[in-house]
This record gives sequence, C-alpha cells and structure tokens, in this order.
Amino acid sequence: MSSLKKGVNGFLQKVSTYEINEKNIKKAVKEFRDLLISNDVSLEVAKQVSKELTAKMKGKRAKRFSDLSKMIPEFAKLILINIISPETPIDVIKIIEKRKTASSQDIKKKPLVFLFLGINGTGKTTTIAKFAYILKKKGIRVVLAASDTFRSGAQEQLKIHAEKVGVKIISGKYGSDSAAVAYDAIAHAKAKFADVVIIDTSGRMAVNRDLMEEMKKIIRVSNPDYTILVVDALAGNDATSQAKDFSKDITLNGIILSKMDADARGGALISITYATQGVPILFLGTGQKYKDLEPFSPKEFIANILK
Ligand SMILES: Nc1nc2c(ncn2[C@@H]2O[C@H](COP(=O)(O)OP(=O)(O)OP(=O)(O)O)[C@@H](O)[C@H]2O)c(=O)[nH]1
Ligand SMILES: [Mg+2]
Repeated sequence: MSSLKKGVNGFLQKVSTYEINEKNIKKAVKEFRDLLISNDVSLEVAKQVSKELTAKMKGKRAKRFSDLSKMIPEFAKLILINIISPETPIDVIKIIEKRKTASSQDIKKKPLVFLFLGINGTGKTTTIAKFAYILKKKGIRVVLAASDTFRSGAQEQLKIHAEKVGVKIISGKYGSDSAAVAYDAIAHAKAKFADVVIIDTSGRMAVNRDLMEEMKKIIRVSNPDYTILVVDALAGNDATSQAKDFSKDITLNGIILSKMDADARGGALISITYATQGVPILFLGTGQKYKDLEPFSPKEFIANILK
C-alpha cells in the first residue's frame, strides 16, 4: 500500500473524531494538504485542492454527514478526479482496435505511429515491449523501430524484447540517424500492412538542446499519431517537472508513469496532468513483466485512495 493511501486512512480515522464546524474544517483541510505534499503531490496542486475543498465545504454542516471523515472524501474525490482527468481522455487500445476493423483501405495503408520519449532510464524500452505485448495478444500487427542508436546495448535490448513478444523490429547501426530508422520502420509497416509502429528513442533531458533538436527531427520524419512521454514514478515530484518541461517543447499526446510498483509514496501522478495542462496519463507500469502495464483510470485511482 502506498504511503499516500496509508496516510489517507490514518487521516480519515483522525478526523472521524472531528465535529463538523468551520474551525475543524480548516484544520482538517490543512492536514489533508500537508498529507498530499508529503506524498509527492506538487505544492501547486495541493494548494489548489485545499482551496477547492474549503470552498466546497464552507457553510455545509449538512446533517447527512456524521463527521468529517465522511464529508471530506465525498468532496475530495470529485476535486481530485477532476484534477487528474484530462479534458479529452483517449483509449489508445480502442482506437487501434477500431482501425484494424476499419473497412477503408486508405486507413489501413498508413500504420498508427507511436513515439516514446523521456529521460534516461525511465522505462521507455520496457514499456514499449509491454505495449507491443498487449497489442500482439489482440492480434494487432506491430513493428518496432529501434531508434535508440546511441546507448550501447539499446539495439540488442529491444531486439530481445521483439523476439520474446514475437513482433517485427527494424534496427539501426549505432551512431546512425535515429530518424532514418523510424522512417524505415514506417516504410516496412506500410509495405506489410502492419497496424502499428512503435518508435523507441534514447533517453534525453528536455534541457539538452541538441538532443531535443534531434527529437524534433524524428518527429518531423515519422509524423507520430501519438507522442508519449514515459516518466518514472520513483522520481516523485521530479516526474511532474519532467512532464512539464517536455510538454513545453513538444506536443505530448499521452504520458505513461512507470515503476508504480516500486514507488512508496504514490502521489506523483496526481500533479502530472495539471502541470501539463491536460496531457492524459494513458497507462501505469506496475512491474517488470510484460503483463505489468495497466490502463489508467482517474476514477478508480482516486476511489482506491479515498475509500
Ligand atoms: N519495477 C519496475 N521496473 C520497471 C518498470 N518499467 C521499467 N522498469 C525497469 O527500469 C529499468 C530501465 O528500463 P528501460 O526500459 O531500459 O528504460 P529506458 O527508459 O528505455 O532507458 P534508456 O533507454 O537507457 O534511457 C529496467 O531495469 C526495467 O526493468 C516498472 O513498471 N516497474
Ligand atoms: Mg531504452
């Protein structure tokens, strides 16, 4: 259990002894805000939550609540779900499956292109393998583009995954042009009527001008339908900063938060969509096995914390 969930449990137990009045509401909201902050929710979001919570509960001594432990979750749930929900949620699996059954030949001629990016070691390559595994199981034809031609071992790493999962891979030579590898993979997918191309890229920081220029070149050449940032839940608040920094420079269509299983605090994802002005979290990485990639549901996530 994450320390956020544990903390919320303890908090609710404590405020169950609080009679509902203005003074106690203020005290409890402040405690709730501190609990969020200590579990990697950004200061900005924690403040926003406490502001909205105070406004919603003000003057409400509703008889239907016996104490604050009943009242706070009811309002906090709505506020938090709203904060982590994107304006337009996307279900990429559904979109891919729909395309597969589309009758138009034109749609089938062009594969859907997914580009993965993020800083070093966040879990891009592993997440791509998991994503390919999900798609493969659904009978979707996938081509991987090993566009990390930079880090030694990266080509072999993706190759091993492609073999295990049973999908085609287009590789490149170390030091060669990443964009060209992506281009070749898309050309291959078109020729073979594959449904999806997933491009793996080398890790980079959003502040690295040269590598961001290279990323923009990959984007120009591959024209991805979905550009997906992978951030690591263990990075806590820094995952939010990374998402914010990348989203300033590049149009992101989705975010995947990896290593949720290893993250003790569990609050990192609450600030991400807010910080990127609405980029949806698509999946959570929950382990090192191929099956460990779960679609993200804001409602379920919050309901589970504020039970
Ligand atoms: N526990 C856990 N480990 C993960 C998860 N996702 C990835 N990892 C591990 O994180 C480490 C780095 O994963 P990679 O997929 O190589 O990361 P990357 O972003 O491709 O790294 P670079 O290409 O070097 O930038 C590996 O040991 C993975 O097994 C996850 O959801 N949970
Ligand atoms: Mg990698």
